[in-house]
Amino acid sequence: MTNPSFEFSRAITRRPSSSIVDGLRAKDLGTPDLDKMLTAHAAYVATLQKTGAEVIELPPLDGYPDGVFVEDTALCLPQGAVLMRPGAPSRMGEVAEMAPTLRAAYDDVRQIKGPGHIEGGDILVTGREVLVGRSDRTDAEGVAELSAIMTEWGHTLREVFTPPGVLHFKTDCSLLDAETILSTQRLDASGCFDGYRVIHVAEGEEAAANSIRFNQYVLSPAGFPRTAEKLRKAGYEVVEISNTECAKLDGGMSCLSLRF
Ligand code: CIR
Repeated sequence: MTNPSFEFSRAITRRPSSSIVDGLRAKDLGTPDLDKMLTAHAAYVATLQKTGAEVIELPPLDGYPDGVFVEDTALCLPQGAVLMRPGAPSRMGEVAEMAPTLRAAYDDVRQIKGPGHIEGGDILVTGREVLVGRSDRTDAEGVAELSAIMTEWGHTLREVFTPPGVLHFKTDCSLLDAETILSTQRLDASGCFDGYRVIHVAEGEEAAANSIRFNQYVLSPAGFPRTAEKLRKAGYEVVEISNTECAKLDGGMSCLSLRF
């Protein structure tokens, strides 16, 4: 049994660098605008802070264009933190940049040593288990190494499916509360959430699936009004944050923080 999974007292973020223009992306959707990204990032941080949580804001990393997407560097759990081993070679060095902050916050910090790879975007911690989707960034060896640590910490890890062409497992889903998942239809169709309550994003609003529940709020990317309305009707307090610039780099709400 994992802990509440959406109640957090701290978060770690990293300010975007002007090097974001060189960030990884599957498709060219235009050059991200740093000023716009900084404004949206500030709104994101302010929303986390409004819940009473402490936000540790790390400085930009010019040498790592994707460094703003801190979620991929680690997994944070009540028992400790696990430093990941990104499947994207250009992102490997981000882990060492994150390590000192996690070592200061946790007594127990483990590290995925390889040769496998795993990124935080492929891991969803629910109220009862740790779900991991294999992807182009996360392979069987990476999952096996994490699984051994999870067993030691008393968690159940279950490997699930990531739809083809989707960057990370969590590109298509989020936790809304210990028992409720927000998912795209295509991911839910795999059966990976059987036994959970599942809310589907509205058709055509698949990008809204990468939201985060952080204490009383669900932070959702702006521009997906039918999904926001569905969530509000289901009783969630939704805060919409502009994601236009991060979306150009395949990033969303979850990628921008580590939460613990
Ligand atoms: C990448 O391709 O690695 C970045 N441009 C986007 C990472 C998004 N992270 C996430 O979904 N957890």
